[in-house]
Amino acid sequence: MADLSTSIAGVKLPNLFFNASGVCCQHEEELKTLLDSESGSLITKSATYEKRLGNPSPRYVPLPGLGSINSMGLPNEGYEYYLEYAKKYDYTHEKPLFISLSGLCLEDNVKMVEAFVTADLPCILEVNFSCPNVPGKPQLGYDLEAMENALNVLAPLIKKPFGIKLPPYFDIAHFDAAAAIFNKFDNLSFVTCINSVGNGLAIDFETETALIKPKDGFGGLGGTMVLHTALANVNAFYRRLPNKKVIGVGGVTSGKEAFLHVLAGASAVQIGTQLKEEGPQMFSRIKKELEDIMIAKGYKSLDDFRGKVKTL
Ligand code: HRO
Repeated sequence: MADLSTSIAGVKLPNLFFNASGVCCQHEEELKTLLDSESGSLITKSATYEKRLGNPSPRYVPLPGLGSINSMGLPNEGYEYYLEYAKKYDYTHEKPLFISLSGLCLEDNVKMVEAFVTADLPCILEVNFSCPNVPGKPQLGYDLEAMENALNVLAPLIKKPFGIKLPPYFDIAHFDAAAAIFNKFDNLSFVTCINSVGNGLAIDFETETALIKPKDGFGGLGGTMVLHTALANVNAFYRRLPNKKVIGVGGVTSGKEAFLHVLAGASAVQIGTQLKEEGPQMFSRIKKELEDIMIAKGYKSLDDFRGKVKTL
């Protein structure tokens, strides 16, 4: 038997898999399908202070064999909806609840965090520093000074263990600089790598037209085409954040990519594009595939191979 259980922010997950924030998690009915699935946990759509309708459609398009492009523009019900959901959540359930927050400014993040802290719930906060799709709002994760400032304000407010969702970094100097900041915050317990690769452009060859409408066709890339960028980010932060955990996300379509994420250092694995395309029944397939790989390789638990990628 292979044991897929793990822990994040001091909380046990029955298995390492859950949705990437944004997929299947805007409304209660979608969250219910995750609860009813074999996922090990669930996370809500990134919340802003006010409800948002998001960008005009088409705003998500699958790119067969490659992944997807999206410019959803943070459609969500507003943080109070997710706070109410978190208040009603049955915490005796074996799946812990993650809540994603993505304020459009630091003040909004502060107000949302304060509301969750006041409610004193056992849910785990993942603060999104990396939405690439709100016109006029750069990704916080690419402004290291602003990100440190945000952490200086938010970490003491949150007090308990929390995580942040990061954009992909592409330079060793940026891995070093970002990790040096994260290591200053003891209750920053995990980083989730990676958000979509921001501002790609997909064009239809026949019609010579951008595939999505917002931002002249520019949107975040996800799925298979970002796997290797995701693995690099997971491993770079796994190496640099010895007292924190990494949640891997990007390019997981089967047990094989999930195995590679854990080998790179992931303690849990979120799935976006493949979940969107296949639906929550995917979790039972991918669990079985990872179990079969572990049994074939003689690994009994994730600890047996986490972070143990060999280098030449
Ligand atoms: O809603 C979005 O457009 C979106 C968000 Cl918030 C995010 O963090 N990542 C992404 O690819 N899309």
